[in-house]
Amino acid sequence: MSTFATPPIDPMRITFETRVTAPMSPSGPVLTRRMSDLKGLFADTSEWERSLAEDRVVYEVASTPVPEIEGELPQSITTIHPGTVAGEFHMTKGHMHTRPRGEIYLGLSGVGGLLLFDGNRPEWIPMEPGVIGYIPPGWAHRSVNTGDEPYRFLAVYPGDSGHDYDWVLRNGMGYRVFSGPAGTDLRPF
Ligand code: M6P
Ligand code: ZN
Repeated sequence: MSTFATPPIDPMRITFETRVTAPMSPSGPVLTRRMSDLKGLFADTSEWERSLAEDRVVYEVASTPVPEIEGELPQSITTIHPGTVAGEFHMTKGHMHTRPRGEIYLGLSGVGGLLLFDGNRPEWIPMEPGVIGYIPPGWAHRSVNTGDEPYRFLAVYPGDSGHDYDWVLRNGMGYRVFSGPAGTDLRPF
């Protein structure tokens, strides 16, 4: 695996599998997030603590070598494995950009949702292959796997966006996303 390329970087052709979990090519950093990385995020703290014995992988983020710096447009494919913590679906940590920058997500395989929160209003965009979720500047964003197979999406974002995770810990995301009798159950919190 290579890491982020040193700028200036050359134009490149990037390939990826739309249906199967596989690295991007050429590949950059790969981030693996386990249950222990998601402290303070799930509603049922006791169930989350019990899950630490196994400490399963919740999601992986595979990037290309395009660096996270001003002017560049890094891309990554996130794979969220299916599962819940006491009925609350597996999800990403979620973050607010540290600068006012937008981002697009493109659904590749599986089903899920894009949860957005501007501090007042939560929005939920159901995601599936072929759907683009648009994240405007100033909206925190989190992805959720609402199905029973891996949910994968491509993200493209300005290289100087930054990731503010504390914002989500302070403000929440407006909704929690549970598996309910009628499917996806969005609960305000
Ligand atoms: C997408 C992009 C990345 C982000 C990743 C996981 O691939 O938005 O920038 O890192 O999702 O989300 P998080 O950083 O919130 O764990
Ligand atoms: Zn982002």
